[in-house]
Amino acid sequence: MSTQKIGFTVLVAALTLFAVTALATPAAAQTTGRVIEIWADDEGVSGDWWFTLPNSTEKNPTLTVNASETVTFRLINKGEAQHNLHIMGTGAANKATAILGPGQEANLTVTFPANAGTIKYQCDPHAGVMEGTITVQAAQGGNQNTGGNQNQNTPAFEALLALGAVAGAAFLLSRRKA
Ligand SMILES: [Cu+2]
Repeated sequence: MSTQKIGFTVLVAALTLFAVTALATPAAAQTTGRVIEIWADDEGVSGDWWFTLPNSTEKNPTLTVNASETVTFRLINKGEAQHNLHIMGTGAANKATAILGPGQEANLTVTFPANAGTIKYQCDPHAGVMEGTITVQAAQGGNQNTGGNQNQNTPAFEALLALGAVAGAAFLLSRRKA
């Protein structure tokens, strides 16, 4: 009787601990978001201005994100003029960094809408010249390969695996004591 109670208590405690750990850890990691570094650059204060990805020559590149994805843009001002990054979506997807001087950098975390579409980005001081497009693609695109290596295990599935392992161990432990 008391041995069963001890076994049951161990089981409940272990299940609770692992459920909290398994569910909390992936959720926290998901909110961190992907980091996209983007450079603001120019030919000087009165010259041409543009955005570029690190070590790329393509000016004002089209960026791709997933629907509902949270992305942190890391803007670095590599030029001589003042620049910022303004994501021109609506609601929570309309955000801008401060205007940065040469050599300065800033992070801008944006959660994109659940629907696929396009959103413009620009540098506010150089709007109309220094701007590009963000393609928001459907997160699960049927047979389409969206690129990148992604862990296909959902947090719920990983939690289930952990719970199963703990339940089995606790059961064996309680039987051994009895
Ligand atoms: Cu600019």
